[in-house]
Amino acid sequence: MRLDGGNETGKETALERDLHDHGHEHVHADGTRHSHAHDDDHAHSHGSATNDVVQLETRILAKNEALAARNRAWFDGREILALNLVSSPGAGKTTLLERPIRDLKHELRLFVIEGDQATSHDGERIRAAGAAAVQVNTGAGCHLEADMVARGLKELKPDFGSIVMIENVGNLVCPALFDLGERAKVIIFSVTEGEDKPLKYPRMFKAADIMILNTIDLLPHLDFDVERAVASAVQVNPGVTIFRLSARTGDGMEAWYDWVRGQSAIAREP
Ligand SMILES: Nc1nc2c(ncn2[C@@H]2O[C@H](COP(=O)(O)OP(=O)(O)O)[C@@H](O)[C@H]2O)c(=O)[nH]1
Ligand SMILES: [Mg+2]
Repeated sequence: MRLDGGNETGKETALERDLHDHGHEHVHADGTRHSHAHDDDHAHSHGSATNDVVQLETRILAKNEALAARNRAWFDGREILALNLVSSPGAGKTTLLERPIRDLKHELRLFVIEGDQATSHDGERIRAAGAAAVQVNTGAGCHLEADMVARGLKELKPDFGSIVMIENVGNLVCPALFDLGERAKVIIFSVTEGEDKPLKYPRMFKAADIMILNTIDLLPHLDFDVERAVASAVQVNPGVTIFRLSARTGDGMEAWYDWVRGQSAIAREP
C-alpha cells in the first residue's frame, strides 16, 4: 500500500503547510513558486527574517511533538513496540528489516512503515520478505513526521502486541528533530561510512538510543577502526547501546533479536 505524505499528489508537507499558513513565498517540489497573502487582515509585526524562521521551526516541531505523543499513546494502548530506524542512505536499514521478518516469523509479528522520498522499492522488499508494509513517500521532505506515521498506521493496522518498525528517510540530519512516537530511535551506522560520522552528525547520534554498527562482514576490506567509531559514538552519546552485526551474513544478529524480544515483552507487560 502506498501513502503519499509529500507533494506529488498535490498534498503538502507540514513545513509547506506552515509556510503556506504563514503567508510567505514558497517553492513547491515541482519548482513552481507561489507567494501567499496573509488570510487574516491584522497587521503582523514582523521581526527579522531569522526570527520568523526560528518561530516557524518551533511551531512545526511543537505540532509534531503533540502528534508524536498521540502516536505513542496509540502504540502503548495496543502494546505495540515501535522503533524508528534512521541512517544515511544505504547503511542497511531495509536489509536489517528483511532478515528478522524471515528469521522470526514464527515468533514475532512485524509490521513496517517505509519512508522514502520516492519509489515503493523498500515496501516491495518488505512484502516479499513476508511482512505487511505501508510506503510513505515524502516528496521533497527529508524525514518522516508524526502525522505521516499516524496516517500510515491507519492503512497498516498493526496487530495488538506486534512490532512496528519505521524505516525513516535516509538522512543523518532531519530525522533527529522529529519524534514519531517510537519507543526507541535506532541508528544504523555502516562501517563503509568512516569512524568520524558520530562526531560530524552529533545530533543524530545523540538522539539515538541504540546504534547498530552494520556491514561488519566488510571490515577485512576496509581500514575502518571499530574501536574509534565506538569511541566517537560514546563521546557524543555516553548512554548509547551498541550492537555490531552484519545484516547480510547474520553475524551478531542474535544479540539484536534478543533486545527486540525483550523490548516487545516490556511493551506487552500489563
Ligand atoms: N556486505 C553487506 N552488505 C549489506 C549489509 N547490509 C546491507 N547491505 C547492502 O547494502 C546495500 C544497501 O542496503 P539497504 O538495506 O537497501 O540500505 P538502506 O538504504 O539503509 O535501506 C544493499 O546492497 C544491501 O544488500 C551487510 O551487513 N553487509
Ligand atoms: Mg531502505
